[in-house]
Amino acid sequence: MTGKLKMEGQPLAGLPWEDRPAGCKDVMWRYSANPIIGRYHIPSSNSIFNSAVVPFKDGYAGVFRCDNKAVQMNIFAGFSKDGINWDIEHEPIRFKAGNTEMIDSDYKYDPRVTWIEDRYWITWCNGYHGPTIGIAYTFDFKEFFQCENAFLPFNRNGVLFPQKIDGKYAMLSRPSDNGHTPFGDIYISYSPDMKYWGEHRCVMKVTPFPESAWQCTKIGAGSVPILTEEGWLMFYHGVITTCNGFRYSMGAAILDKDNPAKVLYRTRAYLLAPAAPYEMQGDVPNVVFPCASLYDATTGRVAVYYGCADTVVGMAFGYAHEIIEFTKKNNIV
Ligand code: BMA
Repeated sequence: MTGKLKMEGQPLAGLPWEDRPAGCKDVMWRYSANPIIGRYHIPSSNSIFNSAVVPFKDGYAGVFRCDNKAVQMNIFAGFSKDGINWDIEHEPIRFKAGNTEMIDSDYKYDPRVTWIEDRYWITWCNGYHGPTIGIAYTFDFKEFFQCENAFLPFNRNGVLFPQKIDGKYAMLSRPSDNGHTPFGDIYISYSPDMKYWGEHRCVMKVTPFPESAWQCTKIGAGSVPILTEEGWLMFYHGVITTCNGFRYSMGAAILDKDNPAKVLYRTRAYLLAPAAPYEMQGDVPNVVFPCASLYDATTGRVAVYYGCADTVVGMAFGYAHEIIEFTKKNNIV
């Protein structure tokens, strides 16, 4: 079912899915078998979370954040037939030089993956004198080519659009600091060639307290935006500072199709907030951190992949037209 809304985009027949539980009135619901990836899924891992997946061949591929038992952050390739059961490589991705000489990378975390034109692009938080946005591409998830960092330190949550806008690559990001940043708004930047980035524009800011308190400390782009008839649907995280620290929840925004610096709608109420035990307990309690979504334009089904408590990976489901309706009704723009 697609509802009244005609959705744009590609069909994805085998998208992982579970129907809304009987009696559930929420716009999005958790997979009943969460978490889909446990913390010790590969021999070296202390935790696996904040990871990204895409359709690949007759199944799926992904890039996973696996922190090891020395709690070093790195990213690993993985493959799956159904999007739920994953084989993750035991060795981290080794990059070759892409559009520049090899640049230092002290650590890598929070990857996103996007298919654009002829290849998969990966962005992540790259340790280069502090966090900034690293970029690489791959054709097969075996060989990876690292490109120039997009920005000066410090920056996090770099998320590419899946197609060029006005002939240029476009990326959302969140300028930050070198620590557990107590602020953060979402910006957009453009590039003609995936090497030089500019035309930086502010997209959206934190909400003024107490308008929508779950997103009043910082916000960051989450999943690669999905093109719908109403604009770009993007899941993002919002953070509130509580007396026990940060709490990360998930909301949605709809950005103008031709000028995504313009926010059309944005959720006042969150779509998903830490409530399940695996979201409230872990290495960093109370974190729901979306990094990817799959979308089937035929049915309108959306599957979101999110990190839970910086420890494991979970999934949540919804219908794009219902999420858009909810976002419009709960609009805070
Ligand atoms: C951010 C990043 C994320 C993490 C989040 C919550 O600064 O480190 O990887 O999920 O904090 O701890």
